[in-house]
Amino acid sequence: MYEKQGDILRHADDMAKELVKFSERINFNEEMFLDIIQESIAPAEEFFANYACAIMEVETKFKVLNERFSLKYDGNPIESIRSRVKDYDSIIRKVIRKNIPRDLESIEENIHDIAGVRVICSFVDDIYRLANCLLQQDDVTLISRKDYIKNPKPSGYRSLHLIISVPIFLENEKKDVKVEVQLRTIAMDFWASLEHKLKYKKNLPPEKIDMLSNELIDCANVSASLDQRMQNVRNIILKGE
Ligand code: 0O2
Repeated sequence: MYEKQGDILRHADDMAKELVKFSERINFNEEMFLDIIQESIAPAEEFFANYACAIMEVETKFKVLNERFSLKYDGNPIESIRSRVKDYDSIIRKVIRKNIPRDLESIEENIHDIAGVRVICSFVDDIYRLANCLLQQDDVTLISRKDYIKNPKPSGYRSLHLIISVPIFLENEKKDVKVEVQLRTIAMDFWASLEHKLKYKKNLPPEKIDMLSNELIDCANVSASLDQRMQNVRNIILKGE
């Protein structure tokens, strides 16, 4: 059993060496060898390509909503959209942490954030409007919803998280693919990227980490109150029209 990431890499390395020895023994030519390699990586390539397609679908949905909202509410609700397919290393780390069986089917079933779309808005109200409109679409299935705006994490983290499933249309089949959507304001995003830096800062003394964590909780509260005040100003401006 290969319990750690290092073991998996050693296992892959051992397998590659065995494969080379085997190909030498039965006198494979280079072409045949490349065919075998191609055949074994094809399922993984397809796996990642499906998530990239699902991201395109979800991004398009948000771009369309952004256009429609701009007609109705004076201005575009979305400041930016950032998307990513989770990299291989992060998937492996999660597989080990959550003790998920190491095959593509189980990974697809149990890891819900392989495709991630982050939608950044100026105002909190727009986050909920966009989320509701997205979830009303009949090809979008909601798998789970976590509202870290109404219920912030102890760290101070705020965002609305949706795990959805959307169909992608391939050559001969339709496939439902999961996507994690994170909706947040510019201020929440600014905060999250700073806090993320602290999480990965391993060389700070513990008392400094504690001090900065408390400072960040305070910043998160100040920033949430600023979001709320700006929302109030905007509401008054809109009502006055
Ligand atoms: P990355 O690189 O952003 O993808 P799980 O996803 O299973 O580990 P859970 O409870 O299902 O855990 O997910 P959760 O906590 O609802 O959301 C996980 C993602 O939200 C994280 O992804 C971050 O993007 C973001 N997030 C959650 N909490 C925090 C936080 O306290 N600070 C910051 N900066 N971001 C947070 P990943 O996989 O950690 O990383």
